[in-house]
Amino acid sequence: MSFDKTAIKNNIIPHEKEDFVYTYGTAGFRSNAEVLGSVMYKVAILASLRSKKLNGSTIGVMITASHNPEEDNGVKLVDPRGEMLEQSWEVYATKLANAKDGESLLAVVDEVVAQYKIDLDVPANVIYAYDTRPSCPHLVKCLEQGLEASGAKSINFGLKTTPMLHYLVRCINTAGTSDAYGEPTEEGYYKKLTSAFATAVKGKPRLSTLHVDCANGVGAPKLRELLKFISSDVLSVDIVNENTTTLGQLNKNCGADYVKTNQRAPPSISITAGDRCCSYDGDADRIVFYYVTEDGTFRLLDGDKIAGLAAVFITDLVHEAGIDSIKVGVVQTAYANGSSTNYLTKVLNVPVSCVSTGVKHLHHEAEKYDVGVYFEANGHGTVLFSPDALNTIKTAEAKTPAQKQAIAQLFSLTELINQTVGDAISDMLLVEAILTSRQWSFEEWDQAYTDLPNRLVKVVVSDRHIFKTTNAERQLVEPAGLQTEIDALVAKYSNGRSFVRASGTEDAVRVYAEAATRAETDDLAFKVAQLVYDRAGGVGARP
Ligand code: 16G
Ligand code: MG
Repeated sequence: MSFDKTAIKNNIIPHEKEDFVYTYGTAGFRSNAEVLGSVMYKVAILASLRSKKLNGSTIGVMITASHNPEEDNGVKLVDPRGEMLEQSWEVYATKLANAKDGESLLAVVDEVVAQYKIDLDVPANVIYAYDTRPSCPHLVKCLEQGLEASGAKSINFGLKTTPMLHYLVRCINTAGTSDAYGEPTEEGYYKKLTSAFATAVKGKPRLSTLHVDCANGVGAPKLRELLKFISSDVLSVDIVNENTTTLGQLNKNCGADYVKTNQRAPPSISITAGDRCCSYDGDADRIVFYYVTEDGTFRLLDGDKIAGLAAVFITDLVHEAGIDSIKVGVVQTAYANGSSTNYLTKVLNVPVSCVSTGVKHLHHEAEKYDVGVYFEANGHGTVLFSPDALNTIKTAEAKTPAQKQAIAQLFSLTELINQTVGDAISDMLLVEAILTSRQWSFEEWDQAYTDLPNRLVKVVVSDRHIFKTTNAERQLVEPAGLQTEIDALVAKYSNGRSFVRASGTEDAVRVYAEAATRAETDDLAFKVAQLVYDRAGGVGARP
């Protein structure tokens, strides 16, 4: 099988819409599924080139559109260690996708080959998987057409969550090395996570049932499968919203995005005080937890709360294990609630870095710490252990039974956590392991700090690209002068903070605000939104 330029040129799938412009953004290509067949073909070629560039390492392709509506779909590439595609390749992904005919496609291919000095004789290896969307079977065929033309050796892993595909890519590429990540099968994934969970909670009484809203997506059948590998004596789970066969149900009035955006439980869950609930998104790479208080108030335990819980638990364990040389750090984005940052830096005394929105930015920053905990407020995140930290944990010698237990528990966490990318199933088990270990209720977890009231407003403008930011998106550089106006407004509110950035996934500008009270927060958010609207030629109703 070879990289056959004639076949690549002749088998091209024509653009579905003449004027559609494709962009490889924060989460790969994402749009209405109808225009994506042509893109899948190009993505297959890109994956093959990327594999060749990396001496035949296996590259992953995931077909999903996460929390988007069911009629959308998307695709993203996974690099050999289970990370997101290296950023410098994103421009070529975009260029390839926009090539309209065979000739221009080959021109971009030649450009990539020259730019990265790719040897086309190196064999390419690609694996792929997809979520439950009805458009997936057709898009898979288009992808396969491209894989065939580019002569890649490929494996179809079928229906998977996004984090499972990341796991599989890393397992395949590390097989047989000292760094082997696990068995490259779905069963291997379940076994690794469930046995680590059993070790982490050993000797502790089980918590009450956790209600898991799977957004009617791929998380549902996969979680059900995982439960076969774990005794209900250690984990009790009730799966809600697992209808993956009725059209139109995916992410509809449920899932992590619904809960985070609306600050309420999905209508399909009747939640009462004492219930413990969580929601995945459509491809199960994101999770948020929630409960209601005795007086019926809804309380969200979002990514910031998960980061705080993981940071305090791991910091304590490292100390109990007698290996304080391992330093824990946390990575957040500007969307992290000010109270969470304050808690991490002032109460836990852990270093915190702030980076731009998008998993890849957090992931790379987290790699700089011995143990890097990263979470976006929206529930994307995981924990990374550096090779040195892993080695220290593996070789630590206990002087007391308490140290021995702490070391064993720390090691189990390194196995339990999906270190390739945020993973709703793995993050859920991590939170459950910590709460079981501490015998904490959601209320006790929630007590670490109280969120400042916050508000997110979307402003539709004629051109969102005029908004340019710096300082991890916390300040605007352009349009000139707008930041000064925002600063002047913010100064009028106690604990006020606000920032503006263009969305990477939608044609809109997002305004975030927080302040000491709900009334102040709303006032600040709407005033900043109005500034944005007026300066940028807002479209539609003024906020
Ligand atoms: C994508 C990102 C997510 C980010 C969101 C921001 C990944 C896998 N996903 O969904 O991390 O929070 O975009 O969306 O990186 P926005 O740019 O529209 O605000
Ligand atoms: Mg997702």
